[in-house]
Amino acid sequence: MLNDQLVSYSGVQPSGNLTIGNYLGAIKNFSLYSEKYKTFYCVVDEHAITVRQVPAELRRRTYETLALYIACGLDPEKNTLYVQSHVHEHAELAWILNCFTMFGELSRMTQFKDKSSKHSDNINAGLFTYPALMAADILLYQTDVVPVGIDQKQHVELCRDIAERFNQIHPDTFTVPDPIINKSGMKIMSLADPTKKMSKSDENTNAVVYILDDKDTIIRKFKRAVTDSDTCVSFAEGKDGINNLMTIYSCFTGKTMEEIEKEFEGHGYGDFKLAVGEACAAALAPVQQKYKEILADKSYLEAQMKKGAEEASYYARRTLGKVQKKLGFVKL
Ligand code: AQP
Repeated sequence: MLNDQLVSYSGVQPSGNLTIGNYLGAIKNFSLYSEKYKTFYCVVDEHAITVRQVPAELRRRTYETLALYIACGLDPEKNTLYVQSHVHEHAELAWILNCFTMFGELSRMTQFKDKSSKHSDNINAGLFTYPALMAADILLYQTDVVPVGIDQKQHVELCRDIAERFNQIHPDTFTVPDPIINKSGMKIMSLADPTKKMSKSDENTNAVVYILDDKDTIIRKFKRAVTDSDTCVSFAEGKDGINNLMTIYSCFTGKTMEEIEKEFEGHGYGDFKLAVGEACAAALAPVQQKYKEILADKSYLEAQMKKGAEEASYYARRTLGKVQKKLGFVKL
């Protein structure tokens, strides 16, 4: 809590073009908290460099991610929108929290295992200690809730453990946050391999639907989505591809699985895939339109970055100062 107000915090890495997984699993839900909570939504560029980035692309995608936040309904007047590297307290608190995070805990993180097998030539210490930086992001703002996709739940749970450990030694330092996972713990899967999460860094661009894909591309990608040899649109074990498409359709239309099964009774997979593509394209069209307008105005985006960094720094400084005092650091 900050000044008696509940706090919501989350972030997205500018590590690639954002996907409908990022949209449905995270960003779309961020604005739900703007009224009741004090909200901080960050473009987490420091997390992105745990994997090698091309500097010019990272810079461009940082602007793009902020523009997408706004296009997805996050009003900069009601939400603090900022870039992680503009608030140096994140990196400072991360170092401190590293000293309260156990090697064994970090070794159990599934994202570390996945990413280190994907980037076996660059298993750097940052990739390993990523959850301590994520804990710093969250704890700096005395966060109550963290809206994330289910793939990030393990990291938020570790953040809770770190906060509790710190509080046990130095009482009343951090609010212990709760993860908020979107409805039914939904996770959007790759269209090429529906047992794998849809990820913005997937090299197979046909496996991923990007928020900014045009209608024809979206429909083409859904048409090629891997399904199974059955013909009936039903949500069932072993039908990973169809289950994923039904989840996506449900998210974009608000229909339940039963309603979808009924709607496509007697239809083949082809009709269903086309309907998923059309629903997705229709839902993304207004976001894309707004995004284009915002991105065209670089000075507006820079002004928002500056305003967001100033707001975030104020609170970050307060928490970091409290932590440093509790640890016994000398204040000049
Ligand atoms: N496929 C997904 N389904 C549901 N939610 C998802 N999220 C990501 N992919 C899915 C949620 O999006 C938020 C931001 O994610 P991130 O950028 O911090 O990193 P990530 O989880 O590692 O996402 P990616 O797309 O897989 O990025 P790369 O490829 O760079 O590793 C989080 O709340 C996440 O849960």
